[in-house]
Amino acid sequence: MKLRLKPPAFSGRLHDARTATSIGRLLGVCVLVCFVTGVISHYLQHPPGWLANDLPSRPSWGYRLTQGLHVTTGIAAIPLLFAKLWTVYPRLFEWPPLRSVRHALERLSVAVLVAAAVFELFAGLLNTVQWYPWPFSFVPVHYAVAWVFVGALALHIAVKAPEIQAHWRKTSPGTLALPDADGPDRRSFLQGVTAAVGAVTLTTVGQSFTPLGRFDLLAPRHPDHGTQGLPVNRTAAVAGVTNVSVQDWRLTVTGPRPYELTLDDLRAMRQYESVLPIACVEGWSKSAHWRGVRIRDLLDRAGAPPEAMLRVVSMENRGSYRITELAHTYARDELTLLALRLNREVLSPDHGFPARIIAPNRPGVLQTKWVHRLEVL
Ligand SMILES: Nc1nc2c(c(=O)[nH]1)N[C@H]1C(S)=C(S)[C@@H](COP(=O)(O)O)O[C@H]1N2
Ligand SMILES: [Mo]
Repeated sequence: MKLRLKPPAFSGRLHDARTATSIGRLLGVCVLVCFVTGVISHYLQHPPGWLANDLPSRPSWGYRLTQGLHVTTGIAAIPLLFAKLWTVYPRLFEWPPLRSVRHALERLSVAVLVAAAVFELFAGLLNTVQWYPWPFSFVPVHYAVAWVFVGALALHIAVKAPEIQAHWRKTSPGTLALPDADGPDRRSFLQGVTAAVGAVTLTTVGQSFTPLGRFDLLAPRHPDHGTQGLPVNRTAAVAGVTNVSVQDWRLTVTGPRPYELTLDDLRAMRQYESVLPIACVEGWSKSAHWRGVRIRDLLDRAGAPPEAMLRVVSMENRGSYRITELAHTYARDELTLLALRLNREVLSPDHGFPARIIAPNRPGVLQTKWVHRLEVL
């Protein structure tokens, strides 16, 4: 008996090029915004040497906006990706599967595109809930695969350009407009997808866009949770810096004129106030009221040159964010504080007691808590 493989038959408008174009361009916009904001985030967190001391410290809300957009568009892209894959999956059953070398390469590039897209969106989503079920470190891999993703996407758009162009508008100019050419099935599908995108966006965007905070049902962090009106990522207990003794604690500042200060010395210095957000790379952000000593006053006292970078060291013994570096642009910004108070209270242990860094336009991971040492570089 001869086995005959018959590819399934697909008909209707939901699997045609017009639907693929409609979903594809929404997905394309999300991916583009997500990519650009991701590259910005990468450069602010891991700047190449030539940029390291010149990162912009303004606008003060810059990173909050770009990282909020990064996570929001990444989440919105997930239902769009599902819809796009569903629209085009009949092509998996194309017969014959490979017609020519060119056709084989094109299919291979689509396979790379789909794999990279699925990886980026889902690994990113898992990162927002701090779940890392893989053996590699998230940031460098997420960054590298992002380039594979946009590269494969650019190739895909180039290959499909004629089709995209032909289906960009409802009726291409020159063709006769058929009444109701798009029919109800496509319209309902697109409306359903739009509703799904709207729903996931509305129930998560409140984690960074606080006016919509009350709709934030699905995001892993809620801006109103946590002590002193601010969420906490790594508690003092997890970081192992509980029971800080105020008697023993000293701030050590190294530089041309090194010195040490007690907490009372710091409190006796001129205090300044800044309203600045913590904007976590995982997407949540919240503005807060900070009070403390200006970093630039501490630098001047140490005789630091104006262009000097500053290394900030936490009391935490382990952890990747124990040591960070502040470009002179941040260190000299009048908003950058060694904060002692948060929202009109003394910093709680979880928020970095006795002292933490708060600087404008800076990823949350670099707003070092439990600071005890500043090194002028
Ligand atoms: N020493 C130290 N500082 C740290 C961290 C850390 O792990 N260790 N986490 C950072 C991260 S990821 C963020 S988002 C902010 C969160 O600040 P909060 O927990 O005080 O709200 O602190 C940052 N400061
Ligand atoms: Mo963070």
